[in-house]
Amino acid sequence: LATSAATPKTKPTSITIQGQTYPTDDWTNVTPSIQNLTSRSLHLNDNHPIGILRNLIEDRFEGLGYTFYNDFKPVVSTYENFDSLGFPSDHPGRAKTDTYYLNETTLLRTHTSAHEKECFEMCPTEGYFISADVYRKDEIDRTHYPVFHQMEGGRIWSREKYGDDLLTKIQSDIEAIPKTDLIVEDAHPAFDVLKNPKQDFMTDKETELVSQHLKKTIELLVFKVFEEAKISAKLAGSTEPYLNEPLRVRWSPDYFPWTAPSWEIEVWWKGTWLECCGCGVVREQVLTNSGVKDSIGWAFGIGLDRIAMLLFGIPDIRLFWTLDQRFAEQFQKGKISTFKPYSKYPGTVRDIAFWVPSVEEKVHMNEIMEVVRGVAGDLVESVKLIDEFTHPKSGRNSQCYRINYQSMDRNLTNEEVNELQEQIRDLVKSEFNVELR
Ligand code: FA5
Ligand code: MG
Repeated sequence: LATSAATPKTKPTSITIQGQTYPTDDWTNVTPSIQNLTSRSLHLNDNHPIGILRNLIEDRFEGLGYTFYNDFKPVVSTYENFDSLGFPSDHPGRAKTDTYYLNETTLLRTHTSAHEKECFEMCPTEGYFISADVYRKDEIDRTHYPVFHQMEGGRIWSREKYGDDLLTKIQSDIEAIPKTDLIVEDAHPAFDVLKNPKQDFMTDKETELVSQHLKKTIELLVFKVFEEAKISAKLAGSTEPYLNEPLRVRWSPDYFPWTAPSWEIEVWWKGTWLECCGCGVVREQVLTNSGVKDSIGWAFGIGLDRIAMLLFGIPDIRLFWTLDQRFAEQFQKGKISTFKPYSKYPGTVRDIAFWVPSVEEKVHMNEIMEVVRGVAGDLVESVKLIDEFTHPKSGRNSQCYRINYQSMDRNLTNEEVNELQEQIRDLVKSEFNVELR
């Protein structure tokens, strides 16, 4: 993993987000454009695709013993996001190139699992759902945006409360989950001693039943969402054959530091397997850190944006963030409608190439993405590293990026694009001390 030598030249001494002020330090890397996005709360807008999808799922689980949390603030501690979940100290997700830090001990959550500890701690029901915006430094293209949305689910059973009836209770909770007509491929047993081990503090039978409850719950969620998508496609007049075929999903083993065993589920949708959701049986350490004694349970985290793009026919993830009325007016609470593009504005590309100053220094791709985002924001459709090589004699590294400028909402002029490109060149040169080519 390459680490960047970049230190922004002008860093404020403090940053204020949602009324809270945080002192900055060597870790600070949140930019003003990212700070602005923390106030949007798309998942709370009932007439926005992300909010519509959230409501659809919540409605399905209403009355099944869950509390819904939708307004946890995006700033959490490094402890909550990583340590409380058992992330090792050298986990790549902690890098400054991947995570937005306010300072060493405070960051913008990278996943809704950051709230598992407090939910297990305070939730009045046995289960909960959290929906929230999450932040990750990433590449720029049609399916990646530095902010996206996750829905997290969690559920626990207390051994103390149920005593000898624990297994009977979980079994009856499994039977209470509404049945689905999914075709489920699950080649793997509830746990696999070698590849996906269970935890010692749970018996085989407990692990088996908690896993079954988890899988049936996620299957219900996926079934609800994708059946709804089929119904609205049919209502809109589509006669494509997949609309009459049963929905297929498959389970594969996965790994997360805070669950064991762990899985991911994929859905077969229009000819490809779509990664939807990670999940598993909660590790003892998370429950202990939450002050929950002698309990067992599960957790999952599902990404909402890519699913919403499919359901609503949205071709570019930036559209979720546009303030253009022509986007907003197409969506209403409770309805999955198909997006009608209002116009396609032409794109225009510019390349930027440079030599990294010395053999020892590296420039991480995500840092270039961040500079482009800071200058041009949503006027950039994608940035691609199109060429990288190392000079055979000097050993110096050269990189070339292609930036595609294209607005979702209007035409860009050549002058405007040249101006943005010039600003990006200046910043890349001054921040990374590179030699532009
Ligand atoms: C997680 O974030 C875990 N917190 C999920 C979890 C929760 C596991 C609880 C176990 C227990 P992951 O990074 O794989 O895992 O992301 C989960 C989902 O978020 C993915 O399946 C995907 O649907 C979505 N997702 C991940 N990265 C992006 C991205 N850059 N853009 C849009 N969606 C994304
Ligand atoms: Mg994953």
